[in-house]
Amino acid sequence: MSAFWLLFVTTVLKVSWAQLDAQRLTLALLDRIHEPLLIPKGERAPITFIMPPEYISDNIAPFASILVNKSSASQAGNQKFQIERNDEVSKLIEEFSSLERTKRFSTFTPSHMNMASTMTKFLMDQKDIKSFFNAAAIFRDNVNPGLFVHSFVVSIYHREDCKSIKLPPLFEIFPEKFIDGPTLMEAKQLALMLGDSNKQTSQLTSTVFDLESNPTASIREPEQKLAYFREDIGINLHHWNWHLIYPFQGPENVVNKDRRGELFYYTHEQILARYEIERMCNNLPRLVRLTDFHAPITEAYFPKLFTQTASKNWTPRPAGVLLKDLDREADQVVMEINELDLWRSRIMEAIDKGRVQKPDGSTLALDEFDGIDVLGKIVEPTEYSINRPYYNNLHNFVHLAIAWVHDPLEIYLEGLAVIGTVETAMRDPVFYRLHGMINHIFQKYKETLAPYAENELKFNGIRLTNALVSTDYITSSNTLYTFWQRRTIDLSRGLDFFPRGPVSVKVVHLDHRNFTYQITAFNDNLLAKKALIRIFFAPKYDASGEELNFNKQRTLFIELDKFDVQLKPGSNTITRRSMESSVTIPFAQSTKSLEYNETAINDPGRCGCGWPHHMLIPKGNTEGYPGVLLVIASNYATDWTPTKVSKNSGDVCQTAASYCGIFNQKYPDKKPMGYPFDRLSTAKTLAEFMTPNMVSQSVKIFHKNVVSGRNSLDDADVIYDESQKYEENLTSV
Ligand code: CUO
Repeated sequence: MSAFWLLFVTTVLKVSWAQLDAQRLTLALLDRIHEPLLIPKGERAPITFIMPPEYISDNIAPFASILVNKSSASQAGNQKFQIERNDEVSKLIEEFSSLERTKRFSTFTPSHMNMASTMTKFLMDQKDIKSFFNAAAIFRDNVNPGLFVHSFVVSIYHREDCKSIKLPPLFEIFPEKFIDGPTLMEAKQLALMLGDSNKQTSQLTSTVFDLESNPTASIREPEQKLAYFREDIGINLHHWNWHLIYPFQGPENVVNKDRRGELFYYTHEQILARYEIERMCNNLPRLVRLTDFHAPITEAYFPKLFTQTASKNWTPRPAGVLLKDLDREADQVVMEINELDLWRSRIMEAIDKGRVQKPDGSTLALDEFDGIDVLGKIVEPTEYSINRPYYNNLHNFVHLAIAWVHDPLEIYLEGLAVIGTVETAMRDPVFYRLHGMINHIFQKYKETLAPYAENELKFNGIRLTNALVSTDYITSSNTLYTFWQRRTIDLSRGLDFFPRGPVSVKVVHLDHRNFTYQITAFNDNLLAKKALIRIFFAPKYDASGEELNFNKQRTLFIELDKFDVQLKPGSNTITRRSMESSVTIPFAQSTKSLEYNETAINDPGRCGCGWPHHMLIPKGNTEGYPGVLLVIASNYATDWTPTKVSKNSGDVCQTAASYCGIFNQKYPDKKPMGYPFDRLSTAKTLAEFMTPNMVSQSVKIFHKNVVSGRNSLDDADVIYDESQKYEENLTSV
């Protein structure tokens, strides 16, 4: 150890690990992820990690003393934590070195996922929180940042002793995956220009850039009409979070969760249904799913994203490219496009036969209870799937084949396109065609199941007679309203290597006015009954204006809410606010609010996984997009597994259960996901399908092409000025 380090380490303020605030450490480790931990992390009370010299990269080692001195001078009073050397971690770092720090990490790439699985298992196995953070800190500075963030976040989500930790919004860690390159560049330039003077005013002002002005394509590209959906930060975060909670590989209790295969089907099916409805609202033709892996991919996508560490643009894809066989040595991926056909035909054969092939030659029936789950785990797949060698890796390799179409043989040393990572894939129009192909497989299986019998749909003694929707400040019933919302998000934690200052970016996203459901229910029983209420929305008409046939319409129902309610004998009025939706989560709280506001940390609101609340309602159109709400009551006693929440569990981070399940517990809804619309029906119309415990209501969604503004980073969700009652004059349904 050099004289400098000896002197430095002995003068460090020793703080026992037992006293560490795990929340602050988590935020610090995810702060400015490309900067070494020698530079203090965090704003409110910066933390410096004292790293044993062997874990400091050769590039930085010669400047370590300068960095530490500079940090000490500028961050007086910051806390310092000594990282202990760990031989096992050192060995793993060596093992992970084949994935360079500048490369794009992708869970779809088996060699990357093997590393992530090993690191996650290692972090999960750390016996106490001290060892966990010690190992995490070393990994952070010594392995690929994407690999680290995946493994660290998955471990935080799943370790018992991390249950109370709130993660920062993940777009703050890698803003380059969510915000276009030119905007980020402008932000960095200003941060550099303002330097320390920016810091002095940090509590007062914020330097803001506007994202509106950098579209990914011109309006001559029809798909650009849906950029607000595909490139929405909340939607992409939802998808990333979902795959962090349900990784393909890792410790068994992390991967092999209750009904994960079925949830893979349902979550992505709902994304597709929402996307289809948005297409219809924008007068775009219906989605054409991928069918032929040898046909040109008609969609182009030019993402305009820039990778900071690699100093590279995310590779664009022109229209009309053909998928080619992959042989990429560094990524250890060799695959022929013909294999995709083979794996898909084996899966389709299993569906036709109603049985999947097991490795020992026997077969397993795809029954109506578990069949979709077995199939979901085969299609995705996971390391716990049945007969992985035979059914192989269809979904992940279609992602990769498209993601490397520009450089299938690694001749040009180019990395993945956006479709190749879960945090960016939903930006690309081809994502929906890919998942259209995957969803078709699941729908083929669902078509083999008998339609629900009447007694599987009814709820004896319960009748729903009316459903009404009232939007705040609007007198006409059954009308919903969407508009554009401007939101300011903090970039300061993601502008690594630039002066830390209050640099923000303004983004514009779809939003809607809050509304209330009012449902009338009759309980004809003598005793009170607890009911599970599910609320769905679907379009009424197809593109040609014809009323949708029920079997087409049922695949377009999107879940808006699910909750329980006690029904007393006789008449009941059920009132439910849109903000209470159990499928959505609010826009992520900024790290700033987690750092500066203790109540934000202890807020028991949902976080992490869930559909973004601002996208709950499809955009609609200016004339009023016609749709239908369907409300169904079913028996709570038979349909629901109550969540076990202990008061002192410290579990402050609940997810939206419908799309994300509940951590370490059974999926609460015992019905098949998507019930009652997941199976073919003999009914021709929705009215014919309905039983007395269901009620429908025609609604119209009006879109107002105006932008409403937010003034601060964490404004509440109620935005519109009450005086803006412009919709009053619109015609009701
Ligand atoms: Cu979520 Cu293809 O599964 O991206």
